[in-house]
Amino acid sequence: AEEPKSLPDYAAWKERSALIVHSANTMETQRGAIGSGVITPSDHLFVRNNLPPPPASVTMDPDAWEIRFEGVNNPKTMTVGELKSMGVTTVAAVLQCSGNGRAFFPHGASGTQWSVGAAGCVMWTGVPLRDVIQALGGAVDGARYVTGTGGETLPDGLDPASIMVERSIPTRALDSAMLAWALNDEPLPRTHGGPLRLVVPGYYGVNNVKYVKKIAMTDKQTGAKIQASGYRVRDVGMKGAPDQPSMWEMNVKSWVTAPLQSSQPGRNLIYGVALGGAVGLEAVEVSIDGGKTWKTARFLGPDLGPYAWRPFVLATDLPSGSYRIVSRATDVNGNRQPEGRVDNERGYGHNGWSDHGVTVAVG
Ligand code: MSS
Repeated sequence: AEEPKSLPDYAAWKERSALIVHSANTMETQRGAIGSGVITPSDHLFVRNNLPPPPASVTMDPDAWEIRFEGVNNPKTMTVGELKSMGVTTVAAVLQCSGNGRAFFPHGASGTQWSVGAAGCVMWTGVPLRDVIQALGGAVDGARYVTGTGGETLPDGLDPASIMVERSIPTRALDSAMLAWALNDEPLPRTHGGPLRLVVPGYYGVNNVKYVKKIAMTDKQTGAKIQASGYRVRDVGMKGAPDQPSMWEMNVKSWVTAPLQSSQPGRNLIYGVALGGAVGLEAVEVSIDGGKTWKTARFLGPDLGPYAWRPFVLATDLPSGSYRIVSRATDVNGNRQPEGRVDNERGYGHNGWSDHGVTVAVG
């Protein structure tokens, strides 16, 4: 048997038992550790790094961290300390990797084999990016994208564009984008992008650039590989290219979190979490017969807004037997999770309800 992997130093503060450690750069929350709370505790939150993180020293004096703003009428370098005096907002939002659910693609999509746990719902505190852009004289004419650059030190001898974490998102993302310095009411840890992170509620994980050191309003998308060919949805067997859809807004999704393998006959409470993606949720249904019949579940706990997920619960009687339990969410625009998946080379954006179900033995 394989040795259980230990947590890497930069994530040593995490709750090991709540996580599946895929590698030093990839850790997901155990399905059974997702729980029924609205907010994911920081020490349960998944981790995904494309590059090794910057040194621990980056969060020793967080207010001194500098970020450069370009593509605005008055370009400027500012510190986190200065940003903190400009404005503040707190938003509950789902952070989810583009490849969450990749393990369910039968073609064996390459990359981390995430099940359901490359996602969590957390509270972010920071300044709305739109306010900062405004204070710097607004975006230059022709700006169509917000381009954020990560603060990792790049290894020598490689073309920076081939490895740097630099992402472009459309300017409509300014409706929700923020520069965050706190996670769940605590200073943003380096593990999750401290001292400062570009957080884009409603958008897939990769767009939430950690240790952000530059924001530029640009007329074109960055040519960095992670944008130009990475995180592009294309048919199985095809190479990534800039004309394919980029992993920006998330889609509607849900999954069951309990029971997972076995349960007792009689009254059972079926739990799960559901997210609208970039908009709020309308409803979640649960089926105990693999999708033949559905019952509407009840949302559990407060609605923390369109970007948060909603735990749900359905009370139902389960006589002894084997059950295929699945859940299916619908967003406020009427988009409902499909039964199947959209097969794609890298296994992105899987929200099919069938693959996300669980088989439970009762009795
Ligand atoms: N940022 C940076 N700077 N770097 C890296 O690597 N990654 C991505 C984001 N950001 C990165 C960044 C990804 S890809 C993800 S998911 C996220 O992040 C995660 O987060 P956390 O905090 O959890 O770790 Mo996929 O779509």
